[in-house]
Amino acid sequence: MTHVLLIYPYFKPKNSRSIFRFPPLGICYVAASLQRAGHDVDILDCTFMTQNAALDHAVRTEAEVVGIYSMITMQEESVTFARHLRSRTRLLVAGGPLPSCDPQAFLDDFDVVVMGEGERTMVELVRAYAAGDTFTDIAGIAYRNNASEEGNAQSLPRHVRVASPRPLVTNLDELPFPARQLLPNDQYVQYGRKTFGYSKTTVITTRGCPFRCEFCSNAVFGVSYRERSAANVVDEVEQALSLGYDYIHFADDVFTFNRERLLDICAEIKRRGLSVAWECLGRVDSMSRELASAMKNAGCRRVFFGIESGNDTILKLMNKRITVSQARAAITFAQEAGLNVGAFFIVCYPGETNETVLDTLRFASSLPLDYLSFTMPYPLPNTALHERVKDRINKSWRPPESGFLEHICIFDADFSETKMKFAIVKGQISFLLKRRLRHHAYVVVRPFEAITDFLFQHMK
Ligand code: B12
Repeated sequence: MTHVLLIYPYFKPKNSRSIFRFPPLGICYVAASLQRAGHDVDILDCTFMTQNAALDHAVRTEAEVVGIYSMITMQEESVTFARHLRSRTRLLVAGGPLPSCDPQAFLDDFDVVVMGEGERTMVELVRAYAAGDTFTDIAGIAYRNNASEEGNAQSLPRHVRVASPRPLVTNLDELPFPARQLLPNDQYVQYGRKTFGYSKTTVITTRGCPFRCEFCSNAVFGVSYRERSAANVVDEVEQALSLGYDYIHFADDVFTFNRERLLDICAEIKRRGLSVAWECLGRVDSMSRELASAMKNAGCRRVFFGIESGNDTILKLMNKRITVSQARAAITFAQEAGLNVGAFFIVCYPGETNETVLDTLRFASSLPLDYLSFTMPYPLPNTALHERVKDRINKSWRPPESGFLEHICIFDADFSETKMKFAIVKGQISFLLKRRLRHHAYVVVRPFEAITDFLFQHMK
């Protein structure tokens, strides 16, 4: 039995009312598989901690193996942990969406990077470490080839080996449920209730996505689409409810893709009489009136759609495989069924003109939404969008959640960063005016749009 510590290095100021405080699902999956293999596992979820307290806690845990999650917004924090723990830890492992697509960025500070799904890879890695074996037969990792010989590879020469990719888990129902019991559930529940009136956790019911949007990072689940059975999903929902949560965020990329399966899940929630509210991300081309009302009847409160643009040519350029009219229809179905609807858009995407951006802003603010988000384009590593603009990248990523005014455009785009922010503010103001003033909105909105359209068109 090996003592393993898994760290989720996400920090927020104590008084922040962030909507991004989500229990981390990925490391809970890895933890559950390690526990099933007989290891002693702790999770250090930093969501409600200060960095100093978390670093001290990590040291005090004295785990032999430490695995640290990272995604694009957490690279600095995960590397800080790795450096702090380097001299005290036998094996330091990086995993998650960013190490999966950019392993090289972690190999200076970690012994091994796990790429893709982490459950089986981490179990094999810890077994090999404990047995003193080399890592040469383990799929899905990148490492310095001295790491498995010495445990601590710090002072030895660095030859990077990238193993063959880890085959994807074929039967998702066989995976143990994420080890949520290792999380600070009471803190999440209290925080959620106090801040939003409900306590939310995430469940993922499919892995992968059959679509290939140009901007999307699919390094973890690859080119795949796999489903769990309805009974297995609802068993996990019940387990989450037993920990005090009352609201599920289904974290699937395309939760509504297979209507039959979703209808099964809705029927199973109803059959068991569960009192649970939930939300999900939907594909506009898979929505129908029937599906929207079945979702509503089974407790769905809100559906989010990644629509991205209000212009069909730009949707094609993004390889989004939806149309503007499908988007409007899906939102209408959802809204008429009594669901709240949220939508995400990207503005000033490479290839856009002033007119296509204005199409998006007009379209977005004309929809009956209760939540609307605009972002500037982010070329994530290893995406097709990154490939298209890589020669123009001139800055490194900074967390975009600290208020959009602090967002930065990381490449030399056709639109200035100021112009992108102007578009975002303009779109949000139009949306809010239309929502607040309803029937009388045109009195204010028309002149507002005429002036801001003109300013936008003439900005650099
Ligand atoms: C839910 C979600 C969120 C939630 C919560 C995130 C969370 N705490 O889980 C919220 C809404 C907060 C969010 C926000 C953002 N997100 Co998000 N999010 C997701 C989503 C849809 C699901 C995450 C999830 O639960 N996955 C399921 C688990 C099982 O997968 P996993 O976490 O990858 O874990 C597996 C492996 O990575 C690995 N693993 C994970 N951890 C570890 C640790 C170790 C040690 C090891 C060995 C292995 C390992 O094993 C796990 C099991 O197989 C993913 C897309 C996706 N399909 O995963 C995007 C995704 C993670 N998000 C992404 C992005 C870009 C963002 C934002 C930056 C968006 C924005 N513009 O604002 C923000 C940043 C938030 C922040 N401040 O950090 C990108 C990250 C890309 C990248 N290369 O880093 C993704 C991949 C979407 C995409 N396809 O582009 N997100």
